Formats: sequence, structure tokens, C-alpha cells
Amino acid sequence: MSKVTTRREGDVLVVSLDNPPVNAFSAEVRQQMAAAIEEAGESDEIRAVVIRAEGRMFSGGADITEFNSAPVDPSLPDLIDSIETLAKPVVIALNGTALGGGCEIALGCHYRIAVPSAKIGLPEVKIGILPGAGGTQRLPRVVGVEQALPIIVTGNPISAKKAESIGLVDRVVEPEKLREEAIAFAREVAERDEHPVSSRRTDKISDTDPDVFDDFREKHARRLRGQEAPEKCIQAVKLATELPYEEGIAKEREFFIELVSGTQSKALRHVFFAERQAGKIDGLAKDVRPLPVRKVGIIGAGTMGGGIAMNFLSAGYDVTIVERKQDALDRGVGIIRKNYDATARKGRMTTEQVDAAMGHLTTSLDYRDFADCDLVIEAVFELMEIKKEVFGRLDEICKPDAIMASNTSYLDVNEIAACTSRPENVLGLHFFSPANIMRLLEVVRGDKTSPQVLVTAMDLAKKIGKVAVVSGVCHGFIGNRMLAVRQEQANAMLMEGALPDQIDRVLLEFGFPMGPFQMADLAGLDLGWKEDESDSSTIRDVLCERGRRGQKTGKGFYDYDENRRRAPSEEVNEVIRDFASRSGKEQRDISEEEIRERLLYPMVNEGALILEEGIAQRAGDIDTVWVNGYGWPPYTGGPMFWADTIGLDRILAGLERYEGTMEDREISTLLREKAAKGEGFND
Ligand code: T1G
Repeated sequence: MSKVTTRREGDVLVVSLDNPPVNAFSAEVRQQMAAAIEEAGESDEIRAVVIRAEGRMFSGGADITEFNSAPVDPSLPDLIDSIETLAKPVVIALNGTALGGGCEIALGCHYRIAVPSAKIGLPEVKIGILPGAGGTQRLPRVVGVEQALPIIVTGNPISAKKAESIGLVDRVVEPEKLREEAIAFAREVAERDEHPVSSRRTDKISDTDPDVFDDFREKHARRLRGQEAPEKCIQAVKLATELPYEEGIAKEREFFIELVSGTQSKALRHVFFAERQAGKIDGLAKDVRPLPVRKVGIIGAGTMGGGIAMNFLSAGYDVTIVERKQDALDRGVGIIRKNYDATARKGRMTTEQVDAAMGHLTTSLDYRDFADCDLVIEAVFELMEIKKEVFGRLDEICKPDAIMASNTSYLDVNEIAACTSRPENVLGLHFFSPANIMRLLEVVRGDKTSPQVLVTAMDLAKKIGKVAVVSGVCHGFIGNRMLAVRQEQANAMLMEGALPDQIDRVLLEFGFPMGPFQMADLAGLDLGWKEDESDSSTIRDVLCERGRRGQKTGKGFYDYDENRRRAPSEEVNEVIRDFASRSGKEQRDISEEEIRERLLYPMVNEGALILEEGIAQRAGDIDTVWVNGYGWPPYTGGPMFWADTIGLDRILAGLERYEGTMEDREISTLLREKAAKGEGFND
């Protein structure tokens, strides 16, 4: 079946792209489209061309899966040049999203029209490269540097309306009229003598403010920290204002080849495909269909309950929140409203959308209001006996095919399910705080969870915009189990002489947004701490007893000024030294390399144990959990991909070197075997 077809509409040639699922510009598509452009060029009857696409979007860009294979002609830059240099006007009709190479094709066309829902962008930087088919040279020439820089360097798409306002799109037309309007527009412009050629334009770049590039670097420094591609993007756009097009495009190509063969791009492409793979459940019959879910119940209007509810409200589900006391309910609903208002103030939602979401919310003090819910999620206190009591009541109230889910972050979902008469309808849905923001959702599959309940949960996750990863039942599932191992090492190194900010700095330099002790101060050192039971038996005890309970008390492992800026605390270092000497621990200088290896290598080892036990389906799932839930820097690919890049033999050697510090944790057999064979987890 051809992926590109042509049809003559009088003197207009309509070229249609149809390459599901995302109309990627694979080699076959490029060859067929080049032939279509040639056909238009050779025909005297044809006076103009329309390029359009079938399906829900125009194109997701170049075919990323081809990056690792030998290039096939024509390249995308060559195809775009053939469109741009055609002696007849080419109008592109964007039926939906046009990203990467799809946007660059549009920039090579002489005229662009789009439907209102179209999103247009150059997200290449998100996979560690830069637009490699003229985007860095043509976009600034069409919209100016001020508009082009954020599109290219952040990789975030813009709306059709915005694109029209900055001159990237000539017209916005209703979807049902797109094809005919494009043909009419093509006929109209065919009358013109001249047509705008993006690569020839200089009107938008001739008086570029030379400081715009440094200003942009400064403004975005924090977010772009550690990444190679954004800087190359800025340099390429700058060259567009300094060099003739031919020289600029040659530099773009040079940067592209350098980045695409680099580790960061390989890591980010791994993350891209691993996130999509995570949504697939191995070994499940293809015909298992999700159950219908219209109404969702949430137990608990606290931070987690409220955040979880917002996901479903924003996606248009009816939500019933149940609390024990009216004031807790009012407080919870108040926070939901406040969060929505804040989102609207940032322009990420309209007030109409906020009102619509809040309109789906019902509150109650009575569990019986869950009787007609398709799904009930409990977000109550993290204690097994409370969980069991809640699920016992749900079992009595919920309708036969209702799904009962626990938002537990650690506890045994099988034990929770066992206290119902229908464990096949029970699973864990582990959201991450703030639940309305964090993309990750660990879907915890109990031993008796039915395939249909699992498929329903994965389908729902996609509908509420989450990246779902299936985890088996173990303490802390995938993410928290590995986090516990890292924290163990962090605490151990404190006793051996490393200081909190020294340990945190190692992870910050590695690319994490914060280190373990900053995280502890943010969450609160008194989380799960009971003052009346405190006996100074841990460093945390002593700090809490001294009122150092974290950022909220202005001091924890760090001291905080009024702007919440942190500073190391000599009092804390003294507590640690005192603790170490009282427990007979010899203190010594610990190198940054040892700190990094002892924080990260045991995590990789725990990941390997998680794979061995079948808790995670694949290494990419573990990477997806850590990148989307725990701030692991995506440009290193996640813990398992990162381990592959530095070599499992080196990880193993490090683990053996530090074996004495890993308490009773065993080194994974899978890791040993793969290291011996020179293999990786993601091979
Ligand atoms: N190449 C190959 N496969 C792709 C793809 C692409 N560009 N985009 C998506 N897929 C696959 C994806 O893996 C999944 O496969 C299926 O399509 C559906 O995707 C020269 C070099 C377009 C917004 O970075 O952001 O152009 O799991 O589940 O949620 O400058 O996909 O079903 O087997 O994500 O509706 C730049 C990447 C390329 C955009 C659709 N483009 N794609 O989201 O579906 S580089 C991008 C996306 C480039 C030029 C350079 C999203 C989407 P499977 P999906 P979705």
C-alpha cells in the first residue's frame, strides 16, 4: 500500500501522506513524496501542489527508528529542498500536529494552512538532537529569532493560533474545510509571480538583537543544565543570523551528526521508546478489552487524594471524594480549587475548563456513595490495618465489577486484596506527589489481579496523561525499593565521614534535581516520626528532637534563609560526628567518585534483582520509573541504560569493592551473568 498518493484536482496536484500511526517520514515516504514532487514538476497542467495527510496528525517527524541504520536517499533535507525549489507554489495543509521533520517539511513549503487543533513544533532537542532538515535555519527566517529560539531549544510545540500570529501559518481553517480550502488557496497563489521561499528570507533576522542568545542561555540555564543539544540549537540559530543559508545549513548538519551519534541522544531515544514500551503488558492476550470507567471514587481528600482526583476531573470523569470529617473534606476541595486556579493563572487551563472539571466533583462523608463507581482509589494513611479496614468496607459496598485500587507506596497489595472476596478486582495505583503533576503511575499487579483489571488501569493511565509502568508486588515496588537502597548508602556514608551537602552535590552534578538530604528536608524529617517514642537512636531522631524537622521549620539537614536558600549546618555535622563516634564508626575522607558509585551502583543491582524476580517486565520500565518519578536525568537514559553505557563489568567491580557496605544485600546473578558476557540490560 503506497504511503504517499497523488490526485489531480484540475490544475492542482494533491499529495496525500498516509503512514500510520504518526505519518513518520520514513525512507519509503520520502521516496514516494519525492516522486510526487517530481511528477508535479514535470507536468505542464499542474500549476500548484497541496501536501496533506490522513489520520489524526500531519506528522511526528522523521522516523526515529531509522537513526541507527544507514541513510537512504532522498534524505529529508533533499526532499524539502526539492519542494522549496519547485517552480510551482506548494501549499501544506496541516490536519493536526506537525513535529520535527513534519514541521520542517511545512517550512519548505511556500504556504501553510492549519486546523485550529494543530500543534506545530521542533521537539528534536527532547531526543538529544537538533532539527536536522533545515529547521534551525528556516524557522528563524520565517518567524524571527525571538520566536524561533524557545520553539527549537525547549522543543515545546505551539498552537495553530500562535503560529498564525507569528507568521508561521498563513491561515487557520476548520477541519471539515481543510482540503478544499487548501486547493482553493493553491489556485489563488498560483496566480502570483513570486512565492515566499523560507531559506531565502532575511527580513525577520536582519536586525536580530545580538544579546538575545546570551539572554536566552541565562534565562533557561537551570532547566538546560547538563544537556548538550540545547546549546547546539542556540548556536545553530545564531549562525542563521550570521551566515548565508548554505553555510548555516552545513553547520546544522555537522551539529546533527555529532549529536545523533552521542550518548545523550541515544539515552533520550531510549527513554522515548521505553516510555511507550512500558504501556505494553507482555504475555497478555491481545483481545483483553478495558472495562468501561465513567465514575471514580477517591477515599481521602488529603494531598494525595486531592491530586489524584484532579487527574480524573481534568479528564472529564465524574469523581466522588469521601472523607471522614466535613472540615477535612472542605479543606481538600479548597486545595483542589486553589491548584486549578493557579493552573489557570499560568494560562495552562481556561476558567471554563476549571469550572467544567470542578463540575464533575461530588463530595461525601458516606462510603455508600461509592456503590455506583467503576473504580475506587484509596489514599488513606499508610498503615496496613487501616488499608484492610477500608478494603473490607469497599468489598461490601462496591458493585461486582468495580475496580478497587490502593495508592499505597510500599505495602503488600496481595495482603490488602486478600481481605476482600474479589482479589481479582484489586490492584495498586501508586501515584507520585504532587499527583496532579507527576507523570509516573506505578500499576501494581497483585498475584490475583485479573488481566482485564490490569488492562483497564493501563488504559485509564493513558487517558489521564500518565506514563504507566507495571510492577509486581514487593516492598516499595520498583521505585521506592531502589530508592531505599540508595538512602541506605547515603546514611552509611554520613557515618563514615561524608557530609550531607557533599553527598547531595554528587547527585546534583550527576543531573538529579536534588540530593537525598535536600529531599528529606523537603518532605519533612518528622514524616512517620513520633515525638513521644523518639529515643535519639537515629540522626533523624536527634535532629527532630532539636526542632530541625526540615524546610518547614527553616532547618533540617541544612539551615534555610527566608528565601529557602539552603546552607550546610555545622550543628548537623556535629550531630553526625558525635553519632559516628558513639557507634564506634571511624570517619574518613570519602571521594566524590566513591559517593557516586555507592549511591548508584547498588540501585542498578537492585534493579537487576527486580528484573530477576519479574517485578519489572523489562529494564526500560525501570528506566521509565526513575526518569518520570524520581528525577533521574533523562539524558543518561535511566539507571539501567546508564549502567549499560558505563559497562556492567565496571558496576560489578564497584559492587564487589563496596560489598562490605551493602549490609545483607546480595549481588544480582543476572548482573554477574550479563557482565561476564559483556551484555547490557537493554540489549
Ligand atoms: N519515529 C518513529 N516512531 C514514532 C515517532 C517517530 N518520529 N513518533 C512516534 N512513533 C511511534 C511510537 O513509538 C509509538 O509506537 C507510536 O508511534 C505512537 O506514538 C530531521 C531528525 C507524535 C506526539 O520527536 O512526540 O524529525 O509504541 O504513543 O501519544 O529534524 O509520538 O505504538 O510501537 O507517542 O499520539 C522528531 C516524537 C523526530 C516526535 C504522538 N519528532 N513523537 O503521540 O502516540 S526527529 C519527535 C511524539 C526529526 C528532523 C529530525 C509522539 C506524537 P508504538 P505515541 P501519541
